[in-house]
Amino acid sequence: MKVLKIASALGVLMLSGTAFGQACETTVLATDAMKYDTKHIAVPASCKAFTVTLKHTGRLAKSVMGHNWVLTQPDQAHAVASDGISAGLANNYLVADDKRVIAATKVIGSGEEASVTFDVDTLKSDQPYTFFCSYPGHISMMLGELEVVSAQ
Ligand SMILES: [Cu+2]
Repeated sequence: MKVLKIASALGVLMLSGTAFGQACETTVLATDAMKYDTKHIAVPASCKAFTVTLKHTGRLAKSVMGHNWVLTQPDQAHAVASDGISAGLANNYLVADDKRVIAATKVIGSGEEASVTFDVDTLKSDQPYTFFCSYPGHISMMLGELEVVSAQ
């Protein structure tokens, strides 16, 4: 009886260890200095879906220092951002149903947060993707890489 209890306790430990090893989400902070707190996001290939939560840690409103988090192919990021300018804040500075956008949060301001979840198996693991803010002018400073990585 005692042996059985120990065995099942070990089993629970091993299961939770596996779960803890795969963080299928991350939080990105964005500031009044027009910056994200990271330039690189690693997505475990074992995740089915991955969630990015963007938090605006600054004091400025979204009308003057709004931020979002947009994911595209590297060579499409700047075009998506510049095409999005005319879409305006009401459309989160993105053209409606832009097929080049893999994932995007809405534009947020001071103290707000927004999340987006996307499928991992539709992403390729042999190339980086680009994430950026599509608020006008922000892509010059708010730009980073997202990669799907296999567990070691
Ligand atoms: Cu921004």
